[in-house]
Amino acid sequence: MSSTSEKAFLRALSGEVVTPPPFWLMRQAGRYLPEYRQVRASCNGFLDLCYTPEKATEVTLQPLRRYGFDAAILFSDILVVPDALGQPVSFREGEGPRLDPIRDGEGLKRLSQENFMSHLAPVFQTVSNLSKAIPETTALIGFAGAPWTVATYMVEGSGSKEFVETKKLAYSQPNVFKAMIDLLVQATGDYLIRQIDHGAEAIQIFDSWAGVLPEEEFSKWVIEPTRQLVERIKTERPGIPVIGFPRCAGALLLPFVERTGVDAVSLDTSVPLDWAAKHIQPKVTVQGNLDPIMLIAGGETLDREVKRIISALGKGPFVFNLGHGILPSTPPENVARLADLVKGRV
Ligand code: 1CP
Repeated sequence: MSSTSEKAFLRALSGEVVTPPPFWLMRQAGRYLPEYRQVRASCNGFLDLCYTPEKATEVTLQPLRRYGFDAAILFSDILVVPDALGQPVSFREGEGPRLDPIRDGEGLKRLSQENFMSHLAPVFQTVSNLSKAIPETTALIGFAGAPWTVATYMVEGSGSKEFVETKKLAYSQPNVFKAMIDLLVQATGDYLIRQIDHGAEAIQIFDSWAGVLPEEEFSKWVIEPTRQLVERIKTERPGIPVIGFPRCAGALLLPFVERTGVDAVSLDTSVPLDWAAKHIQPKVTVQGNLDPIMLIAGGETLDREVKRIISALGKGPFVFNLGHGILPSTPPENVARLADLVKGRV
């Protein structure tokens, strides 16, 4: 990455103020698009889509064709990492992910890095395909889940609201939990470096459940593993920008930015714009943070909110995005309207 890049998204990540702002949307490929649902219907389950390079490449490109986003994000899922470590993941229709939970040291022994990279070979193939297929001015984002968020699925065995089992393990057997996090830092680092070597030009680390931990535990399980991942990427592949997304971290966003070394931070919907402009943007590029439901609602509220976000954050280094992933019930025409608003065409 350099400030002379042709790619607006990479220029913004390097700290330049780019007008109009570059934009992409978290989960921009997905069920809100009929052409995605068509490809998805031809697959034997969701992970089959992630592990079939031709199909994963196609669904990554679909939203670019419609909306001309400034970045493409590899189509995969954060849970391919436990799947590749020998904790098989399945997705049942309408139920979300299912894993056989790991809740002690014995369970951890079931995991192995032996077949990790070969299991993920199709994902790397998708990154290679995309790097050749995307338009010249579009950047390619690789990603992984942060160790904390991935660990919640590994311990709970599914999505969760309270994270009782994960927190119980972290608080009462910190050594066992640390061994799991350390393994994830190692494996996730290998995975991201390999994505970069296949053509990923920036990395986003999704920590969707960062916001449920108290201060000291946040420091141990969110900040420290992320810091280690960023340090490894900066050392082994210098020049590749890293975006952190510690969702719902609240006031802990500030130590997150100061201590992890990320180049940019993705703001969730709850982060106040003026506070972010004053306290976060002088340190790193900010990305965000339209409420995904505003995009479903559309109309004048959407128009007003998009303008409010751009006027608050557009004077500094900024990438327009949502505050969390796009939802399946989003009308595709509202995304077209959003693209026009961000690019100043309406
Ligand atoms: O049937 C389907 O089509 C499954 C829906 C779906 C999709 C489209 C899932 C299942 N994952 C994805 C793709 C995905 N997931 C991407 C693709 C790239 C993109 O276009 O952005 C990315 C980046 C993710 C990341 C992801 N997966 C996160 C982190 C970001 C976030 O949204 O918080 C998380 C938490 C997951 C887990 C996951 N994957 C899928 C489900 C249903 C879930 C569980 C969510 C939960 O626990 O509530």
